Amino acid sequence: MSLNAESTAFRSALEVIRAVEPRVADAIGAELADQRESLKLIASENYASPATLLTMGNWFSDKYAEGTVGRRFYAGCQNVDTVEALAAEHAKELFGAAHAYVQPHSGIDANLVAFWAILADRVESPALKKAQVRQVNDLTEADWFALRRELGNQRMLGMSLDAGGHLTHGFRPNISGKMFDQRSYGTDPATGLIDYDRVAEAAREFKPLILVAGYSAYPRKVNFRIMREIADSVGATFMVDMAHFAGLVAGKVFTGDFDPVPHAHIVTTTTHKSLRGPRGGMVLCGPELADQVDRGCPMVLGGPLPHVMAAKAVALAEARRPDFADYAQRIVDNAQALAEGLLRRGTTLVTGGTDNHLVLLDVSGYGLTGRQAEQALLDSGIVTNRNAVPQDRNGAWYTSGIRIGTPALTSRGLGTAEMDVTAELIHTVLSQTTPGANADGTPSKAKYVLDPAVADKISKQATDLLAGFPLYPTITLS
Ligand code: DSN
Repeated sequence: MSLNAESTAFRSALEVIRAVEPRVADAIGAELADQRESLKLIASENYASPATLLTMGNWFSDKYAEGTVGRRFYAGCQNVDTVEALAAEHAKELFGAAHAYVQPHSGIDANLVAFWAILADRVESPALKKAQVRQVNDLTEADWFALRRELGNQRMLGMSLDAGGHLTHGFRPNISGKMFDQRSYGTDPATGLIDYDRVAEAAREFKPLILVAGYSAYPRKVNFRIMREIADSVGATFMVDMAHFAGLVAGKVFTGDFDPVPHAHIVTTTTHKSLRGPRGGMVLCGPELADQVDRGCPMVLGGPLPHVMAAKAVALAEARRPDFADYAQRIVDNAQALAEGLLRRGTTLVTGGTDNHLVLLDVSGYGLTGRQAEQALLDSGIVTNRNAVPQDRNGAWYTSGIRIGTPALTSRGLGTAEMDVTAELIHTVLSQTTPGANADGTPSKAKYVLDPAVADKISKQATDLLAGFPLYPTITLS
């Protein structure tokens, strides 16, 4: 029997790798086997297409390409220009953006590029202007001192980490919380929802240079029209980090007030979450910030990864196909079915449900910390991650929550009926797990007790559920 092109490609690649370091080839094979067998519910993960994966394994990786298309610091970038321009073009068309910068290596990098672009655009500093217009050698030590002081006094208002915001939205241990004088807005303690009046009040009091919207663990839509009005009312630049829900924007599930692109001055994203591309980041903006954004490398980022930009072009082309909109809608249908299945079984969900791709469980009702729940689920073949819930009493390490998301399982083809089975498996594990104790008998936030027979049974049920939805069905490695 002749092998299909995808199996041939991956088998040949592994053969070549095996000849040099067989343990790496083995680990790659084992990773596919593990991913095939586990119920992947990590909200920020997905399965990129074989075409996207294959695009990353080639000689584009050998090329330096600092600068931007047509303006490089290295010679010989004509082919990198081709793929970078293609990726940017697909991104602009897909999201309706005036400008796209596809070099960031991750979401954090994309956010740093955006922060710097906003600072460079907005901070009224003669020294900064000189530094931008190549009079940098004319700057005195006093100019540099003044510049650092002006940059260091800028303000950012973002969503707090425990309400679902991201580390880079001003969380103090992160560099964003040190670069900026920062404040956070949270969610209404009664509903778990963003209270736009409170955000407006915080913005009026604090007068930030940057208002950030977007989240990693907020299970609801955000009204970006209202957020832009708040930003405008205090003269702030409005930035949206859509890393988690970019696939829902691309698939036109989030439109109108819930599509950030027409409302924000600048939008950042990753490309590997609900968007289902290669690991990486991207910035979208209007013409007024485009020049500053394009200085991302080498002013903020290390050399771009041309092989990843090529893969972004492939994945973005896939996201422009009509079937991606269907995929995006199924992500949300599945998340809502999963939420309903959990609610029916008595699980507490932050905000009581979901409008997007993720569901946030408060596992304190099961008497567990997030860490105990995460490990018990993992023992049972269910891969999730622990996450803080609003006003979390267990802090960001142990937490009281479990975040689950449906982009990956939806890519495998699971639907709403399978989400109800998944809810049953999760509920069974959590209700059968009890907190453990430390050696001295004190309660542990990490140890837990789960009968291995229960974990094995659930693992088997998870594998059976997945058997009808093979991962990478066109690829056989042996
Ligand atoms: N690590 C990503 C997530 O899991 O949401 C965000 O950086």
